[in-house]
Amino acid sequence: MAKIALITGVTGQDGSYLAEFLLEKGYEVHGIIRRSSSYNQERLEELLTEEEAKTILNNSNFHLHYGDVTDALNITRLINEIQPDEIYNLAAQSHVRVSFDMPGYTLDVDGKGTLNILEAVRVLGLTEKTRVYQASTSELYGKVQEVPQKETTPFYPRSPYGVAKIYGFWITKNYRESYDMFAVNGILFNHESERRGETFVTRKITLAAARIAQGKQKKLLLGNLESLRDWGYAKDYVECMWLILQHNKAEDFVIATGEMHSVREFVELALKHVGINIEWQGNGVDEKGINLATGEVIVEVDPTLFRPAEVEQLLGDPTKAKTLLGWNPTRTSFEELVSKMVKSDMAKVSNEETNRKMFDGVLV
Ligand code: NDP
Ligand code: GDR
Repeated sequence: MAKIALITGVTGQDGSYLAEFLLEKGYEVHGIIRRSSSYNQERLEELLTEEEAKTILNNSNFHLHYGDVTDALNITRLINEIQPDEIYNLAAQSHVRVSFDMPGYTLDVDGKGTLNILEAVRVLGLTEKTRVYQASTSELYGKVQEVPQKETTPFYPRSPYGVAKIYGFWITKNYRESYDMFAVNGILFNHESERRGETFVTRKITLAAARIAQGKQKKLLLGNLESLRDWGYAKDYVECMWLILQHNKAEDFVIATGEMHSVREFVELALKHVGINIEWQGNGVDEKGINLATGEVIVEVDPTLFRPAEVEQLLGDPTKAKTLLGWNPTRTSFEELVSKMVKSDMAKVSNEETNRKMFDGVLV
């Protein structure tokens, strides 16, 4: 019989890749979607060929249910009806900058939402049947205590998002230890893709590069250019979520590439891919990126985009995942990742209308 998986956050970047991955493995996949006044299933279709779209949205093994992880009754009812073998809890208010504006909401979704799932599994008597994957994050490390960061590195979160996710991490571990549940954390470092949300820095940059190259945007406004991140490819990372749940022991794993780059490097490389070379002038909050061919300012630092507390650098050590899960962290290199994202945005932008107001503005 086919295994049954339930994915929260199925409309997000990772949820859409994971749904595809599990359907290809023959799973019956259930996803929770939020009611929205506008259509929110693009990622379950976008970038797929017509043929592929048939296999996902029209796949008879794929089922969508309305729900919200903050609604414990709804989550309990759904888990009872679906009786999943595996739950992937990917639902989150996942934007670190936004979590400073909405700390309470972020806690409700990212912290209490995790508890609602674990508690539902427990009260429904599914602790032996259902394995739970919790989407933990490198943001737990925050103000770095050790480089590179591994499973034993102490946490020091630097945002309401990180603090809420720490609750998710520990309550998952606590349910594992208290009730002998297979409940595990994947501590994933940043991972990006053509489907990355447009307000995360990598996608903001690749969209801007495409629009600037096609004359549809004048300037890219950014915050901290010096942040260092360990950026992987989302499609490679969803396989780890699955591998972590298939492992013979319930354990937590760091998933990362082991390579670190700055936001500045990402900008330079993305622009290079569209044929633009820049030079930097000024520094700190006055810094500007000048198009060497035209002399125009095309990148500008905007102080309002800095965070109240920043995570300066993240570098993961995926040795445990490599050794115990046989996972290869370097499948998609940094250069390939940037190239894939720019290529995809060049195609998307060519169908866009010009002069949409938000382009030079305040995407967080
Ligand atoms: P996205 O922001 O792309 O997706 C988040 C998903 O959660 C969306 O489907 C969203 O629905 C859903 N969601 C938000 N709030 C609720 C709620 N209250 N109830 C139900 N669903 C909700 O995130 P990613 O795909 O990038 O990340 C997936 C998970 O992994 C998140 O938990 C994130 O915090 C974590 N993570 C991500 C990393 C990354 O680099 N991408 C790294 C480490 C951890 P909607 O579409 O309606 O908004
Ligand atoms: P992050 O991702 O905070 O690491 O969280 P994000 O892409 O938002 O920021 C990365 C770094 O870039 C700096 N930065 C900017 N960020 C944004 N969004 N917009 C800007 O204009 C900008 N300019 C500079 C940031 O200050 C930061 O240092 C992501 C999310 O997916 C989380 O859900 C996940 O847990 C972590 O990755 C691992």
